[in-house]
Amino acid sequence: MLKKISHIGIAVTSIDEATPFYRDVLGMECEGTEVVAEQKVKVAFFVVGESRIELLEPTAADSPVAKFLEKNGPGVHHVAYEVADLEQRLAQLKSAGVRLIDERPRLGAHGTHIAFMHPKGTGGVLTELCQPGTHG
Ligand code: CMX
Repeated sequence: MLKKISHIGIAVTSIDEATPFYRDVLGMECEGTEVVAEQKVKVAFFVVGESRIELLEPTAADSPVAKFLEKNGPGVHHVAYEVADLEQRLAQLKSAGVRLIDERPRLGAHGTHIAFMHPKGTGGVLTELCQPGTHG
C-alpha cells in the first residue's frame, strides 16, 4: 500500500537560484542538500506537511535531469510515493505488466531505496516508489 506522497521532484538549473522562492517566498524549511551520485543529481529537500519538494539539479551533462531540462526547461519532473515494501511492490508492478525503469531498488537521497516507473507506462508522469533507509 502507498503510505503517502513522499515528494515531488522539480528540475532546476540551479538549486541556489531556485531556493529563495521555496525558502523565503513560500516559507518552507530547507532540510539541506545532498549529491546523489548514482542519479547524477544534487538535490535539496523542502518540507511541506508530511511531504517534501525535491529540487533536482544535474551534476553531469548525461544526467537524466540534464536531458529533461534541455527538452522541457525547469518544471515538475516526477512524483514519488513512499512504500514500506519496495521489492514486493516492484514484483507486483512487473507482474501487472507496468513498464519499470528499475526492476531492482537503487540508492537515492538519505540512504533511501528508490525505483522508477517509465512515464510511458504511467500516463506521462515519471513515477518513483521509495522506501526510507536507515537514515529515514
Ligand atoms: N516526465 C514525463 N515524461 C518524461 C520525463 C519525465 N520526467 N522524462 C522523459 N519523459 C518522456 C520524454 O518526453 C520522451 O517522450 P517522447 O518520446 O514522447 O518525446 C520519453 O519520455 C523518453 O524521454 P527521453 O527524453 O528520450 O529520455 P530517456 O528515454 O533517455 O530517459 C527516463 C527518460 C525517464 C527513462 C530517464 O530520465 C530515467 O531513467 N529517469 C529515472 C531516473 C531519474 O530521473 N533520476 C533523477 C532523479 C533522482 C532522484 O530523485 O533522486
